[in-house]
This record gives sequence, C-alpha cells and structure tokens, in this order.
Amino acid sequence: MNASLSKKFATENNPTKSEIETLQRAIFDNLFHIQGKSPAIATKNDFYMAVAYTVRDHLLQNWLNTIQTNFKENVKIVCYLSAEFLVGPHLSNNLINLDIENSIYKAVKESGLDIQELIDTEKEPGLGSGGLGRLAACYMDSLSSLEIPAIGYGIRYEFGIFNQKIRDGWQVEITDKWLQQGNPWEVARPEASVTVNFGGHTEPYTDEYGVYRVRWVPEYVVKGIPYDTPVLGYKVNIINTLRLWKSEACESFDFQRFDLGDYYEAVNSKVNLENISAVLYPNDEPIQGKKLRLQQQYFFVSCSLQDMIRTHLGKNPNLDNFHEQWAAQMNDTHPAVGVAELMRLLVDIHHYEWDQAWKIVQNTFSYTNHSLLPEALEKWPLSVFIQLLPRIVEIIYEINQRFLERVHIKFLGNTEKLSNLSLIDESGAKYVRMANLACVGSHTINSVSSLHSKLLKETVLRDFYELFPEKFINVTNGVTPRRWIVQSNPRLTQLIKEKIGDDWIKRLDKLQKLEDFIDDSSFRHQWRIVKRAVKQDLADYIQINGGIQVDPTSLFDVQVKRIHESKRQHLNILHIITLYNRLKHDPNLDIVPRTFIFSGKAAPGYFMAKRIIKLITSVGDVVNNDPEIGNNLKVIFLPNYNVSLGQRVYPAADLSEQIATAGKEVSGTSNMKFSLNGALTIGTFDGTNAEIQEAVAKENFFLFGLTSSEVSKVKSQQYVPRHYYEKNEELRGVIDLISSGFFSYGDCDLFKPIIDNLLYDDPYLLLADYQSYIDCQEKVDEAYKNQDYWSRMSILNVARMGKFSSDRSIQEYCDHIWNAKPITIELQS
Ligand code: 26Y
Repeated sequence: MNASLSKKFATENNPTKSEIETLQRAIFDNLFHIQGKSPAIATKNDFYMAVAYTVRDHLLQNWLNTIQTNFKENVKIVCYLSAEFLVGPHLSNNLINLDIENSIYKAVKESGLDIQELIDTEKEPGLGSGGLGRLAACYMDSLSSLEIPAIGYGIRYEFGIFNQKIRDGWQVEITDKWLQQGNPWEVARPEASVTVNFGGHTEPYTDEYGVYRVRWVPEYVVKGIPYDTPVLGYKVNIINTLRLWKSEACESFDFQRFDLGDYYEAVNSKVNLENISAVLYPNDEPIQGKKLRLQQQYFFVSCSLQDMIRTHLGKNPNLDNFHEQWAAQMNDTHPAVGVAELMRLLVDIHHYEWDQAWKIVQNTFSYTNHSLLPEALEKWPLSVFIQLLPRIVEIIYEINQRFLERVHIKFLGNTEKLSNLSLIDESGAKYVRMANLACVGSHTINSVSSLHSKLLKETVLRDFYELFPEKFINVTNGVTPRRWIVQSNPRLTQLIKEKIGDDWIKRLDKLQKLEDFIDDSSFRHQWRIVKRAVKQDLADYIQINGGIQVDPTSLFDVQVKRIHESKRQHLNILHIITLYNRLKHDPNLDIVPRTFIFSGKAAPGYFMAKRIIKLITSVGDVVNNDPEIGNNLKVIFLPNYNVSLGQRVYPAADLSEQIATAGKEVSGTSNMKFSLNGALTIGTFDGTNAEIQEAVAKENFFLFGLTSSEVSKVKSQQYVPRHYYEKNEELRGVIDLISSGFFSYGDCDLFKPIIDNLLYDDPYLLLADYQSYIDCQEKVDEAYKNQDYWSRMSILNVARMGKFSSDRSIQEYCDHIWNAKPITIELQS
C-alpha cells in the first residue's frame, strides 16, 4: 500500500496540493493495476472501483491494527449474529467516517470526474429485507463509533433482496446480482475457512478415558469461507469487521464421487452445497418447511461459533473463560440454533462436562425478540431437524429435559406450563420452537421498544417471563445519525453545524441545543429554505425517474417501509381517495396540496401486499392525470425501496406515516429517521411512536387511532367492519368508488379481494380507525397552513431526537447485556 496514504490527513479541511496529487495518483494506479483499464477506456464502474480501492487502502492499516489488538489482548468482543445486515452503500459512508470527504472530492474533481456520479454507481448490498437487517447495520456502525470491539456475523448471500420493478402498476421481482461487477469492500479469507456438518447419523462411543461420547457422522460437509468487510466508526481509529460466510463444497467430498466416475453428480452436489448461501429469504414469506433456510441458519451460526472458538484458543489455553471474552447477541431467533451448536462444540469436540458447558453457553448468549405474533415465532418441523441436524436434535432434547425438570419443580407439574415452555411443540405434528431455545439458552432477553416490552411479557413470552423475570429487559431501538442525517442530509447537517457545532454527531442528545434558537425567526426561515431545497432534490429525482412533476411547495406525505397489511398502506390510500372525492365534489375546496409518496417491497408470495401496490399505482394513475385535481394531489410510488432511496426520501418528508394497527409494529425505525430529518409524525400509539411522542411532546405529534388494548378489546367483542361502512357516508363513498372499478378501467374484480377483506374481516381494523385518521389528517392540514408554526414543530422534533441514536441503544447493550468496554487503537504514523 502507498505509505503516504496510511497516515491521516492532518489538514482534512484544507488538503495540500501534494496530498491531492497523491490521492489522484493512487486512484489512477488502482484503475490501472486492479481494474486493468486506462482512463480512456474506463467505465463509470471502473472509476468507482478505483476510488473505492483507494479509500480501502486508506483504512487498511487501522483495520489490521484493530484485528491484531483484538487478537493480542484479552478484550471482550461483541458478536452480533444476524441473518441480515442491510448496510447500504459504503463509499460515501466511509468517506464521512474517515473524514476524508474533502480530499477525495477534490482529487476526484481534479481528475475530471463527478464524485456524486461515482457514489451513485455503487450497487448497495441488499442483504436484508427490512427493519431487522437495517437495525443490525446501524448497530455495527455504533459499535465502531463507540470503539467497542465487535464482529458482525452473517451470510454472504449471492443474491440479496430482489430488485423491484413496477410494470403496469404491479411489482415485478428481478434477481439482485450485486456481486456481478465486483465488490471492492470485501476481503476473502479462505485461510480462515471452517467446515459444517449436515445429515447422516450419530454414534455413541467410549473415549480412551472410558467416557461416554457421541460422534456425528455427517452425510455431507460444507465449507464456510469468510468474507470480511470493514465497519468504520465516526472519526475513530477502531475498524470492526463484518464477517459474512459463503458456502462451498468440500473438495474431498466431490472427489469421492469423482473417483467413482460420477463426474456430473459430483458437480451437481457441489452446486447444491453452494446454494446454501445463494439467496436471502424475504421477510413475510411462509418459511415453514423451507429446508434451505434452516441450513442457512445452522451454517452461518456454526461457522461463526467455530471462528470465535478458534480465535479464543489462539490466545487462551482453554475455553473455560469463553463467556468472559465473547458476547453473542442473537438478532431474533434466526441464529438460535447456536445455543445447541455451542453445546455440541463444547461437549463433543472440546470435551466439556455438560453443566460447565451449559454455564458457558448461557453466559455467552443473549436474545433480541422482534415479534409479537405467536404465528410469526419460528418453529421447524422436528422431522426436518432430525434429517439435517441429527446431533443438534439430541442436544436440544437433552437441554429440554433438564429445563423441564426445573419447570416441573417451579410450577408443581402444571402441564399447560410445561407444554407451553417446552422446546418441542407436541400439540400436533412435532416442531422445534426456536424462541424457546433462545430464551432458555440466553442470560438476557430484550425487547425493542417500551410498549413491545410490556406486550411481550403479557403475550408471546408470558410463561418465560413468569419463570425468569430477571432475564427480561428493554432496549429501545435506535438509528445511526451518521448515515441518517450527516450522509443523507448534508444541507440540514450544515445548518445545524452552523448553529450548534458538530458534537451532536456522536452525542445526539446535544441536538437539544437547537431549542435555544426556537424563537429566532431567521433560523426558522433558514430551516424552511433547507427543507424546500431538499424537497426540490427529491422532486427532481421523481421527475427524472418517474416522469411526474411534483410541486416542492406541496406537503410531502411519505410512507416508506415493507408493504404489509399490518402497516396499512391501504389506510393511507383511503385518505387519499377521501380527499379526491372532496375535491371532485367541490373543486374550490381549500385544502393543503399534498404529494403522497410511497415506496416499499412486498414479499413475492404475498398476494394482498402485491395488490395493495397495484391499488396505490392505480389511484396514482387516476389522480395524477385528473386536470381538475392539478397539483392538489399527487400520488407517487417509488420503485425499489432500499437504503439509498431511503437516504433521498427521509430528508424531503414533511409528514411521516407511522400508521400500523396498534400492537403490530414492535418498534419501527423509519419513524426515527423521519423525525431526525425534521418530518412530523402522524401515527398510532404503537412501537416506538409512543416513545417519540413522549420525547417531542404531544403537541408536536399527530396521534390517532385505537391503542393496542383497545384493539384487543374491539377484536374480542365481535368486530363487524361493515357497520362502519354503513354508518360512515364518506367512507362508504371511498369504498364504493374502488369497488365500482373507477381506478381499474371498470374492472370490478381487481380490488375485490382488498375490499372484501376490509368489509368482512378487516383484521387490521382499518375501518375502525378510518375516521380518527381522517380527523387527524385535518389537523395536519391546519398546522401546515401556518408554515412558521410548522417549522417550530419540525425543529423541536429534531432537537428532541437524542434518545433515538443507535449509540444510546448500543451503550445500553454494553452496560446491561454484554458488559463490553471500549478499546483504544493507536494511530499508525
Ligand atoms: C423468518 C424469516 C423469513 C424472517 C426474516 C426477517 C422473519 C422476520 C424478519 C424481519 C423482521 C423485521 O424486520 N422486523 C422489524 O424489526 C425492526 C427492528 O426491531 C422493527 O423496528 C420493526 O417494527 C419490525 O417489523
């Protein structure tokens, strides 16, 4: 590596001419030596790669220092085990974290290139489907920024979440070939590969000391190859690692078949094994019985635990103190099989006694729950488990037997408790319950919002709470301000910096200082100018990419998230059609012009969600082209929602739609990103909405709808949605207009499934919440009419977002769950 790049630019804000020249040379060297191109024939992607490699060169030294420090010193390392990491594009994030934006911008510019164009060339890794994966990414960012040694362990899916195209108003899924053009941020480490067993049978034997043991004779063995990506913190020297595993066939196994002359079968089985890490399963797909998904889970967890053990034994004589040096956080139950796998590694491979091994396991693992629906709790058919992981099943049975003995004593043989708590569901066909395994094997179980914490203890994990209340804590989710304001909203960042400096970037509570300027009318004016400029940026994007002109002075009303009935994008649509009807009835009606912006993916097999997308685009087609409506209403569906698109959308929003049925959104994190960028929220009393409302004060939040306990009550008293339809004329007008085929060229069947669902079932209580939502939207209109008042509320939202930094969340995990401390990585000169 270029020696002069390894040291930090002392004069970042004003890099010298020679520093810029050094960078330029490095970029062109990388273009030549890595991409094999001269500038004359290089593509945009080649230039992007050359710049990315230059930035990577710049961080390598600190990355290696961190790895070496972790290896040498007995520091506790946090391992975040997650089936998803939705990290988003790296280049601009790394420039900000390294604090070399200026130098790179100048070097790139002086080379005749456009940095923004290069940044936009990056294909983001879509290794997650929604909130849970993005949370993992924010947490990795905060772990580094807080200088906590950490490794994110997951799967290097060859195909991430599908790319969404909209054709004729419908979602079409396209495979995400994110690796096709190369990935400059990862480093393969084949020398650190491990192997993972699958299938076969187990055999008891007696070892040379006469001890009874079990050996797993697998049917096949898969190799896990780690690919490492650096995870930078904000202006710190520590660089943590995201280690993602790719599956490959073990050659020895292929050759066995090959020797028998079955060449094609050998190749075929190789391909099958490589499929384990091939594709990400999207959220909201029924996964019961999808063997490959269980293979994925076991694969990445086994690889990761073996990796931790190997590292541990490199600096310790044995594993007695494993739990003192490793904290393994399970992001939902997807890695829960790790509890049994660590037992297997300790007992079968490293010959620990059961009780000592169990103590190590319980002190190592902790579990984050992200689900309140009993039907969403992961369980695997026992038959699939036995077929794939015969030894793991035996261990789970042993854990279960010992656990149920305790339960039996505590609850004096209460059989209902026993069957609820058992790791095996025996009510019909047998299943392994992953949440139960995670609860039993963890020292701490956390929920992700205060409300979720309360509901979790009362519902899905009630019996576990009764059994060990001391294990339960809440850690409210957070988001990283580096990506979600500094990077995505440079204009607002600049304005805030001018007013209160920049210490809020690492201490978000410092945003509170903005309140000192709340009465300063020129500041409020500047605030509006920034918002207006950012809205113009999004309007330009919409014009270029969707061919629709939207008015940046209209209220930008935004709902971006997975498309799901519980998130109620269709409630938003009912409001839009209500306004449409009102305007058609009275074209002179004084309403606030609004641009409704939607974005989000539906699970490929989720019929209703896909039809909701079609409803949004169909309503848009009618409304956007109605000359009587003009600029008063526009409805935009932005295709392919991902991190990059989120970065464009959050800064431009005036209103954030957080309208899930109360009790269904366990936390929500987009609500935080919106608020942080000055949008006001219209929302139900649900997930972290409740905490945001508390932080920003009631008068700065538009609350509507039933609470979660009211929802339960309505549901228990025979809810008849049709009554709302019959009693509410305006609602009836909206529903009837959809049913009449008005938005579907006369086709009355197209939206019938949605309408029938609302009228005869309405599990998410749209009709019950309709009027309250409409009334609340009127309050939004009133508030928006007074722009100065609106900017006050907007400033207060930003000023009071301190709590929602993922730095605060991670600090709580460190203090209350992991007992992890920061380390200092010395700067290399
Ligand atoms: C079983 C498998 C296919 C699966 C994969 C992903 C199941 C669930 C998920 C993801 C769930 C998810 O993203 N949940 C969201 O987690 C966020 C972070 O805690 C919450 O903010 C959000 O409310 C919740 O919907």
